[in-house]
Amino acid sequence: MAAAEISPEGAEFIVVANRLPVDVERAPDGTLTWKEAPGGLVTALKPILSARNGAWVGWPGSPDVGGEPIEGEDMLLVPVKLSAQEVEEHYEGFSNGSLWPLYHDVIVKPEYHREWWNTYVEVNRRFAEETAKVAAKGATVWVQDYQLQLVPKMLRMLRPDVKIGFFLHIPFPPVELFMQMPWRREIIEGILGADLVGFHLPGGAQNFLYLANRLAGYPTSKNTIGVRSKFGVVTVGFRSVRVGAFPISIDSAELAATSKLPETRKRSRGLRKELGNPEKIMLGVDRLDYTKGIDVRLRAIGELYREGRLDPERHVFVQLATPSRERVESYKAMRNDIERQVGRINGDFGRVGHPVVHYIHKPVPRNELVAFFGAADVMLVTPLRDGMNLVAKEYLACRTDSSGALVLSEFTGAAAELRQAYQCNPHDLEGVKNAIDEAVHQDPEDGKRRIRTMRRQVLQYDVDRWARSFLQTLSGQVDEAPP
Ligand code: ADQ
Repeated sequence: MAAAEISPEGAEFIVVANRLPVDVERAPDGTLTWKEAPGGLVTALKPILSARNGAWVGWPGSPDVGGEPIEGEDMLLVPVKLSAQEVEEHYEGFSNGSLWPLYHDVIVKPEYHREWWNTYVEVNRRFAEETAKVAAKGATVWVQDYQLQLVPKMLRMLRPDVKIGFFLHIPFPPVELFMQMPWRREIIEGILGADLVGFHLPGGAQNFLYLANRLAGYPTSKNTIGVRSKFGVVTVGFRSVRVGAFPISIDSAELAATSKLPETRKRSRGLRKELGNPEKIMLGVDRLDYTKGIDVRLRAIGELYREGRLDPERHVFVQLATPSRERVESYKAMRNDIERQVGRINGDFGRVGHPVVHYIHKPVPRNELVAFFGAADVMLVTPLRDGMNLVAKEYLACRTDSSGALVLSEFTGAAAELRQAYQCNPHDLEGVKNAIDEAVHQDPEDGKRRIRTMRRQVLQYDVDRWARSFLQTLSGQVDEAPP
């Protein structure tokens, strides 16, 4: 990738996200190499980015790296330069120490610090300024997620000509919780700079609509918001801001194709063998985050072994946990707690060379992950709160023979679409145990019916459809996004 001139016309379509879809590596001699980091969002948006002279504005992942935009394969990459202190206060501090716990039902107590907030404002301003510089006249800008909630308003002030969309990837909390936020009005006003505000679920959209009226005093529509339909409207002066629900999804066809490859199937069989050819493999795949309920499922599994409802000789559990936010205090404590639980279950029920819980604390390469999904008889997704949860959908996409079972927390966005899962309340330990027990011992024919129905949903509503429905609504082409 080479340093690029910004074309005088600028980019017509711009994604603004906390991270650029690249990883930067710094060699000992100081030179930088950029490596594309594929993810669901970039895969879905690539065709639109390359067709519409697109740009992606984001932090490159290392402090003090920035400067001129870089010409990537399909888009212009615009790195936003942040100092180590800004990363600490904007990302680890306000984003992940204040907003993340507040928006996830205060599972951990949010901390509110004025220095964090000031840096959040400053960093949002920089993102808005970088975006304003590269946007063509009348461009479409799509701002992503909780780290950048002030960008829509800031960008509108700098560039009133552009069309702005905002999508929140995490839950938008109940009104009573949001009211804790010391800078609550600024955040609502920040988001309202957009022309279209999207959430995963109608409930989040409804909460936002209510707050737009209560905190900022704007008139709002009174209708019930639907999924990709019946949008709410906030009247901000002469502008109308539309508010809607657009549940995100995955590149289902690509995952299904990978899972069908002979080498993937072979690897799934290999994994089963390495695990001692158990009768049933249970699997958890998460970022190591306190919202994901990894402790909940470990507690449930421990008790099921103790009660003889799971058999250590026949049933194993594999937990793949990607390291995440390791410098945030609450994450360190949670990791210790989970690792203590794993040790305890293995101490009680494992034997030499035959643990019952296999715990891997590192990211797993994509193809290997698909092989794990192929090997798993029961997928455990038990978050205490999750905006959507893509893992549940990925598992289903990979079950090409319709076998398997999904245990799914009611507190995920995915639960609204995947009704045939073994749903459970993660706060009710007996309920989680019963759901796991039922899924492990399900009737295979009933299981196939359930997976088939859910798989159809996931294949039909993929990430491409998600992006298109949001962008078509933003462009004003439709009053209702295509079903
Ligand atoms: P996340 O909280 O990161 O996303 P999730 O939706 O489950 O949660 O996505 C995680 C992604 O990381 C999945 O693609 C998964 O396969 C991958 N992953 C997890 N553990 C892994 C491991 N050990 N090895 C390799 N890959 C692993 C946020 C919100 C979600 C919302 C998404 C998208 O918190 O609620 O669904 O954004 O909007």
